[in-house]
Amino acid sequence: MATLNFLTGNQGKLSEAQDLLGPLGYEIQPFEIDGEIPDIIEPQSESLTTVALAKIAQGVELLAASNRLHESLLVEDSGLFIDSLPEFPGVYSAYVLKSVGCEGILKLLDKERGAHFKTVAALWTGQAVEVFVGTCMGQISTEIKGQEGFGYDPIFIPNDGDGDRTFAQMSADEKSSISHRGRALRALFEYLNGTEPDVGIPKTDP
Ligand code: ITT
Repeated sequence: MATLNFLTGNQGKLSEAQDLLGPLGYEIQPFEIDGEIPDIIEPQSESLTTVALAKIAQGVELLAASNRLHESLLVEDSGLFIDSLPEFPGVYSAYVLKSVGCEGILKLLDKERGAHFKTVAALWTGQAVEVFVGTCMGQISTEIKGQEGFGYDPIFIPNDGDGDRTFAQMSADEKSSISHRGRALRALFEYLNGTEPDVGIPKTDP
């Protein structure tokens, strides 16, 4: 099985990537240096892509510094974008979740509830950086619903579901089948599957 290092401090993202890519033959392991997840500085930017590329650049520097440049590295930046609050919370999604939470978002909204999630994943293949994007259109619910998932899942109703349940009311598999992250990671898988022999990702198991 091929191994991909995933640099993230978010356990929910890690589990989703493991659940999705594990059965497809990729072992997703947390990226650690000396047993610790390294701290990464996220630049102030209105673009998820800029943030994802800044994360991968720092991660690749860490690989180089520990003589592991031949290994793969995955990072991703995700955000929730609410139509009636342009670009918000967007790249500030983590900060807004910590400060006002899902309840705070619900208080800000009236009738217009359209929103989308977006993920920009950046992969260091051992030789180059590749970028994969996934989006998921939906609505912000009027109440917090469900126990599954993480982050904004209890208030996001994807349009591709039944139009009623939030991500937090779905199994991990159902969420991944329609989510922003699922789409970005399936694009990554298709890329690896087509080009895997050439991208330098070490095999841990023949
Ligand atoms: P990293 O270490 O990977 O950067 P993070 O939690 O800081 O993890 P992001 O900045 O990409 O990640 O995420 C922004 C926020 O959006 C964060 O609070 C997440 O919990 C939330 N989020 C991301 N993906 C989500 C998803 O699929 N469902 C619900 N919330 C999500």
